[in-house]
Amino acid sequence: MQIDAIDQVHIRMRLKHPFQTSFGTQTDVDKILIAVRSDGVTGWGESPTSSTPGYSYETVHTAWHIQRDYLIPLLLASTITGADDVGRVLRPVRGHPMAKAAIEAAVRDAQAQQAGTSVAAMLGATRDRVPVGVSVGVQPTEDALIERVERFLGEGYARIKVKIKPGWDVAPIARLREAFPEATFMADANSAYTLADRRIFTILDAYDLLMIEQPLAHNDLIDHADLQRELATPLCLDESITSVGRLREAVAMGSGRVINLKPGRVGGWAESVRIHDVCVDHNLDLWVGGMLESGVGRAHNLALAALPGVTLPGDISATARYWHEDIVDHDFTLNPGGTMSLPKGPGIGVQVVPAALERVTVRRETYRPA
Ligand code: OSB
Ligand code: MG
Repeated sequence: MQIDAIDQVHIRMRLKHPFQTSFGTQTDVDKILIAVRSDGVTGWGESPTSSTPGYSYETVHTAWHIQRDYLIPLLLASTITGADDVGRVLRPVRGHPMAKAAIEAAVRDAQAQQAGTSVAAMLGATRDRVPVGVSVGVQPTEDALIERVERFLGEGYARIKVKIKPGWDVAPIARLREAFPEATFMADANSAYTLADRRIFTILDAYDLLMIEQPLAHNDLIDHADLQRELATPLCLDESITSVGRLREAVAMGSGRVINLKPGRVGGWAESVRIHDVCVDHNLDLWVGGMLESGVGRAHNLALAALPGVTLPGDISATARYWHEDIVDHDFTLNPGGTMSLPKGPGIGVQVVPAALERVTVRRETYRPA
């Protein structure tokens, strides 16, 4: 593949509703879009960063720096046949998975467009629509939570994920379960607890949750294994699974039974497919998470979610759940039954709308081979 130019675009988009987790509240999201221009096509990828190092150590600023000063020069200086070579090319840089993932994604979109195929087909997808859920942030009151969940259930989401944190856990979950006895709920703690809080989880165990996501430290596997032995509810790992190697360690330890797969967290889609394959081999449930992406990241995530080993609804919600105005020409919506269809067409199946991108652009740079 001949790369003619790479564009790096810092975007800031205002969420319709502020999103509160155990590590903070986001009103605006800061992401980096990467465009790879090659032989007449432009492929797009997204680094699902934020402005602060709350979910991971990466921020929009670290990703900008690592891409500009290291990753983009490495890519422009090398010869690749396609997206599956990008991991090897970027390997001299340790860590910084979100910075790397956008570059691999953009190359993949360009490569698929040139081949006249979809990114989904290229990854091994076997479906044209996937079940999806929605993630509900910490709310100011229990009444507000009930109202919001009721709306999302009415829109048809296949499951509702509720963010929890110390002081906002057992009571809101009990209220929800009482209000909606049949609904599929799960909780996500974003690492807000320790084993000293065991009692909270043994209580939550009685509320028939589909899973409890990342209750303990962001880089822990061993305490999760300890807690999982005590609970009937499956534990799901998000932050702790940073690579296929970490997943194999989690399998060996019994740290959980479900994986939330976010390509940005594991350095890209090639590593994501390897993680998918290990989950299949070990009978782990798997779903594709989200990081409040724009339509570019959402399209890439949806393609991954169509792989056969993805067994549960993902955090891939409708455009209207996040944005007044997105930057792509496709409106992601729910089908009856709580599924979302993959956009049709080559690559990721969506196009960036230049005027909409312009409105959210903070800064932009273009790089060319020497
Ligand atoms: O832990 O899954 C998470 C958003 C930002 C950072 C971390 C998480 C989330 C979500 C939102 O839960 C999922 C979405 O994009 O809808
Ligand atoms: Mg999570």
